[in-house]
Amino acid sequence: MTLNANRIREDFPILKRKIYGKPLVYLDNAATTQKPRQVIRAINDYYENYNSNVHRAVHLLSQEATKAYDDAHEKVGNLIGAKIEEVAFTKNTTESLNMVASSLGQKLKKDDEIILTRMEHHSNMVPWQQAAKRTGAAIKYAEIDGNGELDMRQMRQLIGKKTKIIAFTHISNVLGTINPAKEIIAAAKEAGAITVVDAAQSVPHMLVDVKKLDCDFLAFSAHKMLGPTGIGVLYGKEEMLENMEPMLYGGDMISEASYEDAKWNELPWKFEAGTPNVAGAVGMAAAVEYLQKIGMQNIQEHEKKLTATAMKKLRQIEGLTIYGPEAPKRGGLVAFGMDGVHTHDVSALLDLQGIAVRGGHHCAMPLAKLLGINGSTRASFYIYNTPEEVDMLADALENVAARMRNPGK
Ligand code: C6P
Repeated sequence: MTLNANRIREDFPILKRKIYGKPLVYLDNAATTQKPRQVIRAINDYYENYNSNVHRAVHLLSQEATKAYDDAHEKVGNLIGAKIEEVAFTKNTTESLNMVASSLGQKLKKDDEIILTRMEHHSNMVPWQQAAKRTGAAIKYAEIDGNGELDMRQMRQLIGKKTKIIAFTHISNVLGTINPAKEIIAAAKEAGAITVVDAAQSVPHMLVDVKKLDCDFLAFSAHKMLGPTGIGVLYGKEEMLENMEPMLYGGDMISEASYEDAKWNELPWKFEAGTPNVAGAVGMAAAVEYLQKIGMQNIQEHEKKLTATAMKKLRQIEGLTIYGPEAPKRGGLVAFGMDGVHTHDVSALLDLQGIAVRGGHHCAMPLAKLLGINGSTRASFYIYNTPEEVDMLADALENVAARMRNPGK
């Protein structure tokens, strides 16, 4: 079955918007995706009909809200092949990764090693830097080759007895590279290291099965997969989460408390202190249902086609450099530079045509420096994007490039 982007677009009210009088071409999906009516309605329905706190009162509203909240964990678990105990809701990918880094960080010792890659988002780099600073552990980086792919040979050489944690992005938000997660995780297992997967750019776009990957932790955000902002996921293997210290303490995360001490609640509630984002959970569950109806494999196929077309067309534009690997090894995004034009100018000129892309370092500043650039312009695709929109992007970029070549005209 192929995905019908034109039919899908009908579900997204925002896609009818005009930008400076032009139809919106939304190509900033790696930053955040738009929301279908089904998600917006689910959130409205919660607030209009069964808004209540969860896991606390016995009244009917609370029972309904609790059921919806717990069911959301099950639905999200089902998406990635995890049990409800293994799915903790957080604020976003960033919070999930901070939770793991600060908890695992407490167990690190001087000279232990954490392996990251050179293509990490700040969210999967800065928390580890801080954990390393606190403990005296060292960070080692897996290098990237000329195609923007991980140098697996060098990465294997880094992995050794001192390696305690390997944290890596599944798909780079700049290069688009799909990293060989299974291979990295298998190598980590051999060395007895814990694996943490930043799946912010993979779970929304492809079938990710945590059991098949055999990762210890995995993090992603609802807002990048049609869900609302303010809610994300930390998956952890049950035994890992059992042994992990919570980052936040308070209501709902305890099973028993006295004036002196407390015992932790069962999983996953141990990691969900305080009144949670119930509306967010309801919205995320609706988003998961929506994506599963389309099918994650169909989504990946659709994006692959759009990306291949975009790469082909953009490559024909003089003065444009695309970063990252070829289409089969990349997810649904293309970041590029244009000779002599600042990325913010490219983005602003595209915006005037109604085309929303992102320019800048994409929260991966060290990677931009490594590539020797200030930043890049990025077009990122999702289920509602069409080949016609890719054509519009290519035409608009050709115009920008032509104007830059002949500024007087
Ligand atoms: N990248 C982008 O435009 P949050 O903000 O916590 O939902 O996600 C953080 C994050 C972590 N890892 C990767 C690989 C990501 O791409 C992101 C978010 C957005 O590329 C916003 S900076």
